[in-house]
Amino acid sequence: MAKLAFLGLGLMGTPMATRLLEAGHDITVWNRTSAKTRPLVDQGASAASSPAEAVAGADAAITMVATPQALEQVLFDDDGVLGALTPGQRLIDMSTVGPEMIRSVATRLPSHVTLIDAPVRGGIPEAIAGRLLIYVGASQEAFDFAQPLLASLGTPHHVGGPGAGAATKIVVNLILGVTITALGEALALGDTLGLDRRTLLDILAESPIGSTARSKRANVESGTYPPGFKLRLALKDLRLVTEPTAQPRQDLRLAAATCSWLEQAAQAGADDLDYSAVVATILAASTGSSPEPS
Ligand code: NA7
Repeated sequence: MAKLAFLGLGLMGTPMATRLLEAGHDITVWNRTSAKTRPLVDQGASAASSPAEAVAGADAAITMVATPQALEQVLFDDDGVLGALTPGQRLIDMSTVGPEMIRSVATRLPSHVTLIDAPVRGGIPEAIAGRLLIYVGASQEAFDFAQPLLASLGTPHHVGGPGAGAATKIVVNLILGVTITALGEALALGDTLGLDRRTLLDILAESPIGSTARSKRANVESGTYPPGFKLRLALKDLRLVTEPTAQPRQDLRLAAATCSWLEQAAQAGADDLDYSAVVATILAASTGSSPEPS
């Protein structure tokens, strides 16, 4: 069993750290909001007061934070991970931060530290059940180290060298965003054409966007969007695809349209709701009404 530091106990990080603890690893946790470490400590983890303290003596440090900016702070601020890294340690970033951030981190780490990018696909139920899909960018040697650890969390796919995991993840989340906005536009068009919403949802459940129509149906029908994958994070991922710094620049029109819908939903107050709240924004825009998603 390994000695691990786990940094970032949000909606995803908490069940992931819990699974690693249950697998028998020796875990030290850190979170910006320290109260979130308590459930892990109650189950046997140690809590550190800074990222540097968490990482000291660990075989590997795992980061699972919201954004590239959050990762930047956890790694490189005073008391950040960087100050504590020693030869032979591995840094496994499981956040979705995009390949440019991974490249930037790699250039600033000491050469004796191995960086592995391993972002995940799946939500809270998959994290709890250990059924995440994990896209790993790493050398073969680093993958061989990480694979048994990551297997407690789901299915690791070795998709290429360093950065390939981060790149794969934003490709996958482009599809996630396009699919949810396609569902919103399909329902809006159906409303305009006078179609029955429930019948249309049955039909869409068997369409190419079927899995999204099925998994988000309860949210759409109830008009409530409790956070699973937060809309602010889905928007962050689309920006990783569309922003001018993204390389290489491409004419990704669906990505731009999706980003625009997500921005409108965020402006309507849906930042901390599930990303499927964008459906409510699209439906409201099509009728000219402006209900607040909840
Ligand atoms: P959550 O539930 O929004 O959790 C985000 C985590 O990131 C949480 O631990 C936050 O700490 C932490 N965070 C956010 N900003 C910072 C800064 N500036 N410094 C340190 N830590 C920070 O997200 P999920 O768990 O759903 O998702 C995590 C990642 O997986 C994300 O990249 C997704 O796109 C995929 P807090 O508790 O707020 O103090």
